[in-house]
Amino acid sequence: MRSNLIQVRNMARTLLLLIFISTMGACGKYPDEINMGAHTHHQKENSMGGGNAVSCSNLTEPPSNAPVKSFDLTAAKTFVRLKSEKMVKAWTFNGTTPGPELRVREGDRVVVKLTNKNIEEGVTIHWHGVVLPCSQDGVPGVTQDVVRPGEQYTYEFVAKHPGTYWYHSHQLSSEQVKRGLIGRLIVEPKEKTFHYDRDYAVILQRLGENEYLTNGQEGGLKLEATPGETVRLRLINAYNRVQWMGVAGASFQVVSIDGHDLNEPDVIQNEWIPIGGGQRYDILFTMPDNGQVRVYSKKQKDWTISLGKGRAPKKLSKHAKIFDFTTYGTPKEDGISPDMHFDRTYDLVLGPADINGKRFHDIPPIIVKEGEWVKVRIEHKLGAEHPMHLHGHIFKILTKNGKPLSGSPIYADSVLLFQGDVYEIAFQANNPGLWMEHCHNLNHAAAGMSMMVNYEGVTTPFRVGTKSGNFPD
Ligand SMILES: [Cu+2]
Repeated sequence: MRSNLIQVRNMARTLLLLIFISTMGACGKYPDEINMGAHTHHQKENSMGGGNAVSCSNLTEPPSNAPVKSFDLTAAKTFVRLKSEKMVKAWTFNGTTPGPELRVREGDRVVVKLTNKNIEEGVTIHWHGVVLPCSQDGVPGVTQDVVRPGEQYTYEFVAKHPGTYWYHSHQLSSEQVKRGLIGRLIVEPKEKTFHYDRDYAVILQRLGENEYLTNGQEGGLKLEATPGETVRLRLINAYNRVQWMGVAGASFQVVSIDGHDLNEPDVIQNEWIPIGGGQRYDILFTMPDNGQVRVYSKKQKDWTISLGKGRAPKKLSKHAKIFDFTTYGTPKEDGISPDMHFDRTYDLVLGPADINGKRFHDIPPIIVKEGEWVKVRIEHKLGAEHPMHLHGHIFKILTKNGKPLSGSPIYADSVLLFQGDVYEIAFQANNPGLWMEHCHNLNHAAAGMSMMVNYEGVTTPFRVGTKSGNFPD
């Protein structure tokens, strides 16, 4: 009797697992061919009839006299040696994960030649958070075909907005990011908004299932800093889940979110900063006269960054305050407010891994026209946190749970929603193209939590699906 019951239970489990795999499996969910640039029938009549359609491929960076910064990145399957001498399988750019830190200056023309050495599934590079022309966005099946082994693709864009960004493959991204195809991209400002003596960028990463790395190293990271120096520490969360980061040993300012400086940020202390998947937070602090500053994750010991020498500071209480950007810093008029006129408004309701009850290509795109102002209300009804990320644009966060932000304006490329949260965001449709809007918990994206923001009249010659092998999430 008992063994029968166990058998039935095991069978049920296997069946559930099979259903899970068939609905969530990376390739299983894709039809042969999907045109992500296709509009709904209604919009098709409006926009395609005019004959002034433009292909995403033709939306490139116009020539200019901007100084050129060139890089070569080669994606390959390899092994990396960790500090403990342990050899770990990884997919790397130029032999390391993260790949090389790319540092450029605001206004530079960035030219990156990507070579795929031996990754059979193909790779691309998406420049996370960077506003660039459609053809350079690195989304396979939308802005380009995937780059197969032995092939190359050259990206070219002007880095218009200074700040902290990162790059990663957007082909089967939940898998490829986890295997290591990531790196830092820092655009240094022509003129600093804040003074600092040291400028570090640190990427938090989970490699495979077990390695928690800070700039590619296990066991945390030690950085040099001497008493009295001011440090800008750029934190990049390349992992799927939110990281609660504490700062111990100094008071600090959050000077930038997703690469965009805040207005007159307050000096604070003893607060946990929630950094969602894909998000960047830059913090600024002055080294104390003696002892270290430690920046660390509440949950993951290996994501500890120690600066300076001497005694370790006392850690934050688990119950310390949570940093709240909605009331932080100083307001600054920019003409963008919840009650201004919007040409389009959209509602997105998020479930555990769906948007408006639908998944991926079944989710109707947000349709915009160049020049329009767009308001999107996003409500998270059920499930784990969702860092919702928009390609190609900088949006402003208008309200949280119905209340307008009262501190510094917050401009971002992602907004982190916990269950129950409602945000309104606004952006101007000022970058014609076909742009993804998706959860940056890439497991959620792979399960279908991805949609498009499509400009009327923009088309793509590329296709997502098993026929082309382009799998953008
Ligand atoms: Cu999500």
